[in-house]
Amino acid sequence: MATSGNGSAAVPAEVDVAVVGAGFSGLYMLYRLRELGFSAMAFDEAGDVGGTWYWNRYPGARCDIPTTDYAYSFDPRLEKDWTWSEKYATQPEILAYLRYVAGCYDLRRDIRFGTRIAAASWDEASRRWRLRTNHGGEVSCRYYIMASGCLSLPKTTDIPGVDRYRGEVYLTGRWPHEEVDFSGKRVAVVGTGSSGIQCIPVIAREAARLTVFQRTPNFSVPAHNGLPPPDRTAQLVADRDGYREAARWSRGGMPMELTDVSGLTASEDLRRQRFEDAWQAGELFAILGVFNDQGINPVSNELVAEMIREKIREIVSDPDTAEALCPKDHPFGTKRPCLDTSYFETFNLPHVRLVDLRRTPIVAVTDAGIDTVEESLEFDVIVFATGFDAMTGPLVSVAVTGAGGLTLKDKWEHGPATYLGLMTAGFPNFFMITGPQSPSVLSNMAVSIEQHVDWVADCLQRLRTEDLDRIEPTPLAEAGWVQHSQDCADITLYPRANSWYMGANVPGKPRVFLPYIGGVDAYRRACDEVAEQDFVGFRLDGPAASRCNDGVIRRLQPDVAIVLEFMASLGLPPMETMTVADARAFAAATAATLPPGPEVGEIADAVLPGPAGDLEYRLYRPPSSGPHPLIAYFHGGGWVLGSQDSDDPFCRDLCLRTGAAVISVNYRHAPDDRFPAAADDAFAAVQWIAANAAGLGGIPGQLTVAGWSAGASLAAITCQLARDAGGPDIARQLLLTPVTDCDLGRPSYSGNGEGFVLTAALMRWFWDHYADEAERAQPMASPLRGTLAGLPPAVVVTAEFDPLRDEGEAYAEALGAAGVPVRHIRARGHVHTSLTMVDVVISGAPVRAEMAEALGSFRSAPIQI
Ligand code: NA7
Repeated sequence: MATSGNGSAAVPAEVDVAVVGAGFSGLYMLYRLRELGFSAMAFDEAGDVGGTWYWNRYPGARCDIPTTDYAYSFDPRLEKDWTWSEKYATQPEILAYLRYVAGCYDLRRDIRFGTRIAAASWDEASRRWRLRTNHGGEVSCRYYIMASGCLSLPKTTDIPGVDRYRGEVYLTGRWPHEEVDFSGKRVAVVGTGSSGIQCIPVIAREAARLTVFQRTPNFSVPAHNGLPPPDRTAQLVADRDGYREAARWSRGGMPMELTDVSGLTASEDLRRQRFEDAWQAGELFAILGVFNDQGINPVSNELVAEMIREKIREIVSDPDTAEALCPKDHPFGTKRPCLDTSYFETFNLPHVRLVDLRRTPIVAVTDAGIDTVEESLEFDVIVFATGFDAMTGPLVSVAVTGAGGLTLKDKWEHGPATYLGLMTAGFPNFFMITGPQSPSVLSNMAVSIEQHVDWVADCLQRLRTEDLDRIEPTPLAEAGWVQHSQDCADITLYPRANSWYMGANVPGKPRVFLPYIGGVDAYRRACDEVAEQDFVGFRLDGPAASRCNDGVIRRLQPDVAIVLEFMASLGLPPMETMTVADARAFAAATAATLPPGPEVGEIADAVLPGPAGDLEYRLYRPPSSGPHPLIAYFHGGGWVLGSQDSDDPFCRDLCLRTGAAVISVNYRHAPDDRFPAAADDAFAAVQWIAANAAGLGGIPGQLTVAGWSAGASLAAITCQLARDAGGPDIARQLLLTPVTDCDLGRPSYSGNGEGFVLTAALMRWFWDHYADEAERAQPMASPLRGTLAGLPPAVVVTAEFDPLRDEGEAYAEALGAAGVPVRHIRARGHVHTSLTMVDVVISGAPVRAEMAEALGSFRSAPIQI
């Protein structure tokens, strides 16, 4: 092998694979590559292996995932020969472990230490990467893998005057190898993230005076460190393989039972008990999982947050200090919570003081200490625990130039775009281990690293077997993954915090959620499916052949997918195989288990006269004083099921979002009363509501007719009947995933006919119960076949994975063609039923908000009749 020198050890001129980093991921990557017979070389700026554990040597540095779980699982021998001494091992012990691993497999011989890869550029002609080291050496490689860690590039200290300071300065993320002596010294610590919270109690033991500069108080729970947790150790001893496999398929990378207790519905006793158990467990995933909805529901989250604040107030003696230490500006968990050993207790020591930078910001570092707006403080030592340019920082710190000359930094100017967090379009053969948009920092890193390394190693092996030498994600696949990753974050509270997860800690960094929050289990499934489906979303090239199975691996909204999985797990018989009575009972029982929806101003049940007897209705009034615009609403249920109860949460939501009084009218159902009974009832109800608008608290002339599914069909038909009859005046129509036509042959019927709750078979069952074949084509059953000119402005909502999607789209299009003002909202990733699942399918809320806004936008539109 030809080599070019680099100062210390020889650097080969050519390898199959170059790996950047010799921490947890780089070491395992090197091991796998070697095992597969690839020539590989790793590079690390550090003087030895360890990655983050090489640099972060500050006092008190420990992992915050139990070390039983924060370890490699790929070789049983390693597991047998290494025993952790504590629940959360110290940095020296973890570093010793990584050194031991490197020694076990003689990995150091293929690692060049003290060597940073400064630049990397793709050469399309040779289909190779050319890397340049900080020593000026060059390496050519087929595959280039960044195993450079997520928290490895310390943030540049952004406080003025740092260079002027004449005392000792330390950065937690670049701690010196020599012992730092704090005894008798006046010490300042700036920053109260995990690093600050870990080092503050330890430094306080030695320092003469310790001043902590806190910008944002952080949630922290006691680690209760000690011996490795006996329950986890016992499980490992009993069934090591089973335990590790459970970790691989868990939500966070550690076996953990997920709770079904909601903070909203749990009793006060249960809430307290679950919180206390988590507080005593001293595990991050325990405190993050007190309630199943604390990550998505602000009320549930606040319950946990307040119980932590109560603990802080109990621990810290001085009430002002306690209050300043209580986090209040972000929901719990949305910034990385910390595990501590006596952190809050430290503020009870007479020589420790907290400076609240929210009240008295730092002006500058001076030659002798730190000036705040209120005082000048002198220090012998300043410790900056100010964090990292997380996740993307280490990747773009190398000048990476892809195919076509685009740099990674430029490509990611507005935020990272990756496919599975593994690769990025335009940068062939460039892999990232735990890259952005993978679970990484939200998971047990050891598990996520092994999963990524294994995926990449298996991929390279397959490419070699199939005589391929170039792999690159397609723009479509990448855009789909970025969207999915964003969708996952959007249903949580995480985007509300100014966290490093959001890139918000680095001035000028784009504010986007960086990791994948859908779970280690869901993520692993997606990666496996991509590989199983012939690398869907990747373009593969070789000397002899090229291929591309383009596509998007996850298109459903993440919460819709969870609902579908849950329903599938129940193994229920299809509704169309039930009797009508059973189907009705089942639908009503299901509706009763759902959250009630938001509080409105007032709810009243009453009846109105219908053509064949009284029709029940429920009136929802907004909290504001009336009169209000009115919405006559017809529930869904295929003309067979449903009532004013079934759509109650949706009507409450509609009432609040639109500020209108909603009148949800029940109507006669099939098969007892077949076509056109339901349509007759709907029209009669709207006539009555219009005639009684003032008495109902409505604004005359401000009547919207609305409905969902079959109810939306009734709404559409009512608008046509009202136009033909010369009244009543209808100002707007809102059609949510409407039935508009009896033709069941449209593509959405075949594409979405199974597996998305409303099936093609069920829809046939509904039609059969409702109308004879001969009647179905009449506009009073299929409004798409009616005359559409002169109808009220319409908001039409269609769902991507709905068998009814295409007929809804056709109606919106036909309305537009007939000159009717239309707002067509396409609910991406939704199914027929998901938009009405208030407080269950969180991703439906923005669609309902858009729907309400669209209705409002027609408010000034002229009335059509
Ligand atoms: P973090 O969690 O980013 O914490 C950094 C802390 O430093 C945080 O409290 C910051 O306050 C504070 N900070 C940053 N810049 C400043 C300036 N200019 N002035 C005052 N205070 C500042 O980093 P860590 O190293 O503690 O932990 C990183 C991860 O490593 C951790 O989550 C674990 O996963 C392991 P802010 O919150 O930005 O107001």
